[in-house]
Amino acid sequence: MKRGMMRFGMSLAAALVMTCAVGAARAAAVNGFTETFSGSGTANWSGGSIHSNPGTGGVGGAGDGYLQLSNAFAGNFGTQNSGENYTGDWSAAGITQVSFYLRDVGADQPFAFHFLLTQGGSFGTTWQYITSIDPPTGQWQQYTVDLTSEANWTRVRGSDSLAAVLQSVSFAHFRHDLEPYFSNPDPIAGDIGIDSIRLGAVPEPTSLAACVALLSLPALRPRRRR
Ligand SMILES: [Ca+2]
Ligand SMILES: [Ca+2]
Repeated sequence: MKRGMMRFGMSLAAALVMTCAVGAARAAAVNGFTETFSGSGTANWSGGSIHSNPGTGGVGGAGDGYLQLSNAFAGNFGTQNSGENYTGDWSAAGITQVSFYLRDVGADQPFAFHFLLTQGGSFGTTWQYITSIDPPTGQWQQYTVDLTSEANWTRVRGSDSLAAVLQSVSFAHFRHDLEPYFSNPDPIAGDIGIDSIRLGAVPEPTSLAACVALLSLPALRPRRRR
């Protein structure tokens, strides 16, 4: 091998190693990430409730999975995720809202379901979205959480601002919690489904419709070769 080629090969390898290293360090929440629970995995969501994925019956219908949480007996009811898809600097990523679908699966229970974010370890500052959700029984309903106003949230642990937590998220959670809100949730027995968790704004139906309309224009259709 010529010396020039060899040098080029070595610098290319070094560049690849550097790119991979930077890529690994940057693994964090990204605007637009959507967890659809395809297959039968639970995508790193964990907690005291029994976690399962039936592999069907999700927002996408037959063949689309979802995350199911179940408590056979009254106890803390919830799930959390500290995986790379949910952690890091949500502010820098431009994530201003979170949306998800919920469904009360099986028998109906009086849920007061909330979304929460934590900074630091298990005892770090935690903010809970005030809106309490009792999802419909047997059908999926989409909900949106606004991250831009602290007034929509209540701090259940710690002393940092919501803005500070959004700069270094360590956990995203869902849990059942009745008023008054503080660090400990309330017990309940039952089961619930979670699906299509999206970080970032939900695409507006109007813009989606506009895209479909644009793609249907003859000039923008891929030309067939003759
Ligand atoms: Ca799904
Ligand atoms: Ca249920």
